[in-house]
Amino acid sequence: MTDKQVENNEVENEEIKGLSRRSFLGAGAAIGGVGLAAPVMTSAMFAAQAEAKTKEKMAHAAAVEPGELDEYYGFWSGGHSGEVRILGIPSMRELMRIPVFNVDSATGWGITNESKAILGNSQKFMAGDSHHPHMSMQDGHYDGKYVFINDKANTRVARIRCDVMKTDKIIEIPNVQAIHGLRVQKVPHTKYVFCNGEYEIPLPNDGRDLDNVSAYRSMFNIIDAEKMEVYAQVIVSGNLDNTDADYDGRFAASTCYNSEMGMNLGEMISAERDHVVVFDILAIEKAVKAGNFRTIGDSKVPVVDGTKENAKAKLTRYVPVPKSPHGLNTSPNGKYFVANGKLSPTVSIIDIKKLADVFDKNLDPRKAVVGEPELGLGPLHTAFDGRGYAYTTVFIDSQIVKWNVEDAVKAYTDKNVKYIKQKLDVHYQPGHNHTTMGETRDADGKYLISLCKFSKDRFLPVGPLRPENDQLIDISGDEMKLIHDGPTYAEPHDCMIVHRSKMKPKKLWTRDDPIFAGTVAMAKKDGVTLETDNKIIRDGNKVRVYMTSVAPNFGMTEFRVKEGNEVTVVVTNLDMVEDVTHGFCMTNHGVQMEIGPQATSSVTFIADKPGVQWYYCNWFCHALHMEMRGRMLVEKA
Ligand code: RUQ
Ligand code: CUA
Repeated sequence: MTDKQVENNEVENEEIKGLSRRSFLGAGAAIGGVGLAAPVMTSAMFAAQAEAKTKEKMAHAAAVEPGELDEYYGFWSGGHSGEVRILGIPSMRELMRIPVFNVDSATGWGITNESKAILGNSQKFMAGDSHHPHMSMQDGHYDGKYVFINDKANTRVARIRCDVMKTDKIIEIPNVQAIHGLRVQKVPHTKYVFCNGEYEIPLPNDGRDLDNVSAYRSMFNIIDAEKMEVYAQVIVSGNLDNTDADYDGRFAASTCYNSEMGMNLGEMISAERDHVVVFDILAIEKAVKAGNFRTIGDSKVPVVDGTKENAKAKLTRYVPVPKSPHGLNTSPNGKYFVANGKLSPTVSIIDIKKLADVFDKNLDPRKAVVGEPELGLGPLHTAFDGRGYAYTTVFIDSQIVKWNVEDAVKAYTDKNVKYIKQKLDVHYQPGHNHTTMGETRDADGKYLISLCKFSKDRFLPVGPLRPENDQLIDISGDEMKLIHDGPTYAEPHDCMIVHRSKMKPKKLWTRDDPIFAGTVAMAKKDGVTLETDNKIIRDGNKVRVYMTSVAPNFGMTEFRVKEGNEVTVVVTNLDMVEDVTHGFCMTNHGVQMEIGPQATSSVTFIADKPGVQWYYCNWFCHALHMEMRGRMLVEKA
């Protein structure tokens, strides 16, 4: 450092200290309640800015230099934007967006024929609400193959292929409403994806039992991960919120916040205790194989009865826990399920070994609870570092609480044992949190992400709608250290962080990729070789235009159709150079798409405007990218 820099830093530090001192009394207001709005910059806000400045300096310790690669891939849900985002960790740089339940103009997701084939019947939905992205595993380790994610808004589950980072399957789940919690089977491998139908509905929900609330049901769903079909559904008592699986391949567990089956807020939170439902996956498989199921309405999915009343079937057990529990997380050593209390300041530690006794030896389910540490107001989710510590978000206190799991178990019987290590302020109102590799056996305890629902004074104001704040916390040492503020758009509910050694994404498409196999088959029928031909096929009112692209040229710079023709444009990108993506946009037709190197993409539209219609490449590909265009000549009908 030069003398001048030292001097400046000292002045700056003095300023920060001064501001902090002056605004000490006001600071509580800015950090405190959700509802406190500040129309002008208060001294407290300046203080928070100054504090942010200090943190920014600390962030440089974890910054990734330009040109350097991150150590981890983070998969972020995009909440009600409907997408999934990939972030580099620890830089928090956004690397990619993967459209899933949304329509995306850059890639043409929801517009191209390939994406519509994947969206199937649900392409009519222009919206989605993605919450929980989780990666497939082998024996409790990430396998880098798939990421699964739920759509709460339209009761769907999607799969993303991690070799190309594109959605390759989307299914609608029958007989349930609003898929919420979603996790994968960890052991022996991700044969199944587990997800919860949150809202209770009549079965079937066809207009019967509208007022007969006692007939409403929620169901737990078991999806075959490879086929992407619902394997079975389990009727439960109460509703379902979040879920996770064990490391033995036998149990999954889900929280229930509305055991009351209330239909309004007051009713839903009246009971002091709700429960965690434990599912014996092996017993459920057995019941399905034995034919002990029914089907509902038009759906062919086997439905088994896991309600409290059917305890003798031993498909489920209900562990009473206080009050309206939310997150459900398995410790990476496979010993515990942790249910987060939400309306109770506690989390409930459930011993997974004892659950076997609950099923096999009729042990009282409540006896499986071996700890109930009190952490703070509004515990929502817990993450683990692989060194015996847990990190719980407490929403109302706006903190992350670091606590020792075994000490919390001891404290259940010995009140003198202290289990809380540290409470760290986060900004503000955290929901999910996640540690690096934390939901696998490989939890490595390097970083923790706190997904804060409010950002308030942490960033320049951008109008009434504010970004969320995804904060990066270094947990490698004894103390948690906040090292980065990451503004994000609505709303990363959840994320997961995978070491880069697990990932092998492709750099080019392979010509036999199943995502465009349907288009390849259509070309074959038309006698077209996609890699060489630039051809027009006229089929009554339908016109199929096949062309190649090599920067900076489309293989066809002009084609002629009649007004009212249904036109399908198929573009095959012959470029073999990494990162040379082309686009196809037909001006004034709402048509736009991406064609990655070695990929084929297609789009269908009506040529409803006579005249000259220019099409162009909209992914910058070459110095002559502006010139990469052509004309559709539409003759008047
Ligand atoms: S939930 S803030 Cu949709 Cu995962 Cu807990
Ligand atoms: Cu091709 Cu721009």
